[in-house]
Amino acid sequence: MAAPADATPETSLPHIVPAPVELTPRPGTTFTLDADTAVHTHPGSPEALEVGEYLAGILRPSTGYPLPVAQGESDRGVVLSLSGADPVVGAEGYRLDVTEDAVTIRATTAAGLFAGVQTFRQLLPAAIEAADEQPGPWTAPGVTVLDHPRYPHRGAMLDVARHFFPPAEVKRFIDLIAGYKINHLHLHLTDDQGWRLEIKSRPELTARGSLTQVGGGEGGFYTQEEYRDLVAHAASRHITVIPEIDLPGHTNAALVAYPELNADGVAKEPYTGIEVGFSSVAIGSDATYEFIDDVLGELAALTPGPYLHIGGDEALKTPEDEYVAFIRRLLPIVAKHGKTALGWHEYLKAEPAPDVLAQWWGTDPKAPELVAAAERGNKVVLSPGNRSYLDMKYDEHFALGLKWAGYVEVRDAYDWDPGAYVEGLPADAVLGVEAPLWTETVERREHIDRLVFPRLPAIAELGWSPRTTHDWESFRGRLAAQAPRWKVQGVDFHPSPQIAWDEV
Ligand code: IFG
Repeated sequence: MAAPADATPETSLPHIVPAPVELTPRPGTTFTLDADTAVHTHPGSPEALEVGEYLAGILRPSTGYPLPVAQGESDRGVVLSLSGADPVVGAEGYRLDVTEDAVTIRATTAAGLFAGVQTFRQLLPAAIEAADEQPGPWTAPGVTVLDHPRYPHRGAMLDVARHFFPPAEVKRFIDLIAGYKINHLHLHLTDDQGWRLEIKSRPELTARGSLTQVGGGEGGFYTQEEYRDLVAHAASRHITVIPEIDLPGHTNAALVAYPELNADGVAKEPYTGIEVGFSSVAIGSDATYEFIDDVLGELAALTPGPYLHIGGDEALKTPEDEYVAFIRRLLPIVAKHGKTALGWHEYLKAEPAPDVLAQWWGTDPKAPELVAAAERGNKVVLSPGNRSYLDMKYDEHFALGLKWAGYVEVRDAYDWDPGAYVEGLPADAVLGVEAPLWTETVERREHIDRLVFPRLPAIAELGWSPRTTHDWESFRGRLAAQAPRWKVQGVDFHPSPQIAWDEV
């Protein structure tokens, strides 16, 4: 794509989010997808073939082209190869070359090919995202891209407890975050208002604990088959699911289901409000840990990923010594089931072993307990409430969301450095970032879209792109170019006044 004579450098570059490590235009070069284009995937690799089929699944509906996918080498068409990539790309990076004759993505893993496909998508016209046939031409500007992520943990969280979202909605969420190279989906499965996952040894959790949600609606839950299917769908997008069973607080739904989990042995009433911190399982009762063992045992068997998130937040009714004792009895159960614990940062009070992870949701860059944990060897995932919480209002006029962490506009979500945000936290203690969407005020797809877009791409860029590419003016220009794609995809994004949406 030859840069127009009067264009300043950045306007002639393709608008990719997250920003790649290196992108070099090939002026005067254009690749055109046509009815004869085929997709060639690395011979002998079923995983590469799956990425090829995924890509064809995006391109076929909008172009109307057959786009056959077959294993084999080629110097024409779309080529997904697991050889020839510069080792610098690592486990998730890729090299992308677009020439007149071929679009070639080289990686060392299928995850890297998948990441390269997300970049290739953004080189094609927005109409490529359509579910029905559109007029072409289907051109991509000639480029060479060398790319790999800054952090291995790039997450988004969906709270399906406050408001329940059926599997199809979660799959759509997965598909959208995959477009921005997010590679972890944290599912907040349990809270005061609902228990959302079938546990066969504890049937009352869903029989009694899933019947409602915030506002009194009918709630719902995932059968184990549905959960396995969600995990498989995420895996096909190279996303690892991190399921959360929040303990000891945020447990009213479990307390409704099993009287013995209550300190007084009396089952609680269902709760449909949005207060927090009022519930706790009985800390000292053996029945509690037998319950946890049953739940985490089944959850671990359903979860191929390495992590179980055990929550730990806002146990406001639990004295600190009891809370620490609880965490210290809980963590061995996670390990017994072969998983690594992840928890909200409060559980660091128990000074857990260095292999467990903490998810920090503070708002003050002064977090001595986090720094102390890092010094003990714990790695952290950063989710600062005033930067990454997607349920925060954009501004005082925004109808949806909460505001306990303050207003979070796009620039607030973008303009911070995970590697230097928490004072005194060593950069190498940061495993990555995660953007939580809590759903107290989120009832349906449009609500998800308006809170998640356009701020999730900001967090995704912080997780993927090198610090050297960090630039608000560049980002806001590239973000504006996402809007035509969201419109085609039916994403009801919030048109933040901070972005020049019409200057695309
Ligand atoms: N804090 C609670 C969430 C949710 C959130 C809403 C954490 C770890 C406020 N805990 O964030 O359950 O209510 O913004």
